[in-house]
Amino acid sequence: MFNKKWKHLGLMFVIAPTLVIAACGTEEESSEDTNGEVNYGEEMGYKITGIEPGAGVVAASEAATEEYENLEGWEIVTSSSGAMATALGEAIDNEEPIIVTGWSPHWKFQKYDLKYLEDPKGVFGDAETIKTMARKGLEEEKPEAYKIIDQFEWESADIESIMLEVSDGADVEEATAAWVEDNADRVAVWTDGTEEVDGTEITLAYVEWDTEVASTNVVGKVLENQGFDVTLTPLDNAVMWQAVSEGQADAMVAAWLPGTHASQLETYGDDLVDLGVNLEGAKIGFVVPEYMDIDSIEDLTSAE
Ligand code: PBE
Repeated sequence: MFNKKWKHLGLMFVIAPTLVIAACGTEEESSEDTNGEVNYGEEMGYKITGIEPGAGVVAASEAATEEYENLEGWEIVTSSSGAMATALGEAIDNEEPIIVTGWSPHWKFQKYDLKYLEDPKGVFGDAETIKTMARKGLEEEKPEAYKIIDQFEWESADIESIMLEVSDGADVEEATAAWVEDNADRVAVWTDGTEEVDGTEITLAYVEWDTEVASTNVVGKVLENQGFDVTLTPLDNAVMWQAVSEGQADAMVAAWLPGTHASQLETYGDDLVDLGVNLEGAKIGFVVPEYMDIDSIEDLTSAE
């Protein structure tokens, strides 16, 4: 199994090599507003630490800055999910305020004490699910792969255990291979009713978010163990949807719905086969360290 860059599509995924500076704060003392409370907005330069520009959570966060009057003048600074995680870790090390565009399942909730800011306007939607999408024709052309991908489903605790290991430095292929080996009974449900193949090629598209790196590698490993010649192709979010809809990739397990990827579903959904939910109880929103003395998006103050 190997990762290869996408050759057929002009748009490439972009991983920003630079770290976001949004979280660095200033050297100044904590600023206080008229009530004597800490003005986090001023301390953070009215910046929220985002991830890739094509992510649904970034689009929802930008919508939030429009919907909430108190977020007037705030900015979502995009970068990559890796840079976001680094900025979050550094802020926590220094007990500085930070707001990130967060999502669950994610290892950050295992590693740090964090909370979602309440979203009384419901801009980030309710609970999300992660769904599997295949290209049209896959069922007829590669029925064994289709069936395995269709039968794949797991839980937040499963994916977070892999994500945590990888975030602690484990090799993702090793961590996923070990999970597959240790969870043979679960995997047997996914491969139930299928027969091994002899080198049939299969391509899974994904985005290099920690969630999708773990899930796509697990499904890839299971397919490989069944005799498939597996290619995992990292792409930008919209390009991932496009690639499966146009048949350049066979499937993806990274469709966040009903909210996060609603616009991608609208654009590409008619040309895809929806194989249903592979993980329940996902969520997106603004995430902050527990030590921050706010609970709701409405507790933030505008930049004016
Ligand atoms: N995420 C993780 C994605 C979906 C998976 C929340 C970063 C997004 O925002 O599009």
